[in-house]
Amino acid sequence: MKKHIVVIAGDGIGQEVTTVGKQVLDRIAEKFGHEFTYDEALIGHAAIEATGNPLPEETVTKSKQSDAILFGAVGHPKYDNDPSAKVRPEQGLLGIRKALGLYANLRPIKLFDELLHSSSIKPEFLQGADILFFRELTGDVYFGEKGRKDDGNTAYDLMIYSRYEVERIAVKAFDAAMTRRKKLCSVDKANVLESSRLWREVVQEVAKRYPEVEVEHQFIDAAAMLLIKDPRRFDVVVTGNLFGDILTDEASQIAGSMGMLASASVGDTTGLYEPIHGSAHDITGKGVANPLASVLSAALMLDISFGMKAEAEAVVDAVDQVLKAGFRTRDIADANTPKDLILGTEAMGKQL
Ligand code: GGG
Repeated sequence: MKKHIVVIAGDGIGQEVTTVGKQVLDRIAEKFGHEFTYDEALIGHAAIEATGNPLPEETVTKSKQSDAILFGAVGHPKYDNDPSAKVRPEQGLLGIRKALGLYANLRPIKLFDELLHSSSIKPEFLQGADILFFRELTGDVYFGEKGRKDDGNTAYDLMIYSRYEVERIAVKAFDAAMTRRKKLCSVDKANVLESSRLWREVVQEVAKRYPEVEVEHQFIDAAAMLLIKDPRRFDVVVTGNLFGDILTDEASQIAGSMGMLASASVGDTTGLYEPIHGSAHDITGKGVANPLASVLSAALMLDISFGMKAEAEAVVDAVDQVLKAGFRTRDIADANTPKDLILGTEAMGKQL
């Protein structure tokens, strides 16, 4: 099969980890007789530096014309310390999600057996944990009206959801639940927020079409607590943009590290595949970033965008084998990991 992939490495460790993700795609192409061609595009701080725009038009055009996007990360500390900056790297990522209609962000929380003891959560609460998050990606406070009033002394971000937006992400989540344990948890804050009351109403309506799926509703605060207390109670979780962003960072501790979590953003057009972690400037250029989230994102691409199930499994198996052999990047190493098995980004890539 021939597939054209746009690589948008972005900022910080984005470059280092997508290099490994791409290498793994190349090995799969060779092994399974496919032809993957690549193009590169700019986003985030790198794009601001080159063009003044965090999302150049060329990046959107190339992305729309591709079969899939392998994405790295966006961000730069200089903007974190300058709240008045009008142009920011994150606008590139939010912009491309919107421009491509990528409203559903799938974040599988997969705990590899070998990392059971790397997690900060006790192993007896973890074994067998397997959660698929659906984070809504093109609504909520991220895209609602925002601004300042009263001479800049009051700020607002409108939390806004339409029935249509909630319904389409709920359908995706219920469809996935039907292929898994038929358990779905919807997370909101319906005791306080009107947008959450609409969210819950729509999820309840969609649930009627899936009588086999056992549905529960949790408030975000309770869900955050239960995720650590009893992660195995969850199978599919569907939630809004902000709650999903926060909850999946928390859930990364179930998998051992942020460096292990892949994601797929899907919707109306080309799928975008990226680690859930950001640009991590504290470790940029040191060659120590964990590339496995990018590699596992490439596996999601093979599966979801290209329908290459065996190829995707081969990638996940390769990750499993490398971990079984004892190799670790430093984020998933512990006090018992022999020093010679703690690898940098490139060396970890070579083991796959
Ligand atoms: N690879 C994920 C990434 O770059 N995250 C940084 C970021 O700006 N995230 C915002 C978001 O995911 O909504």
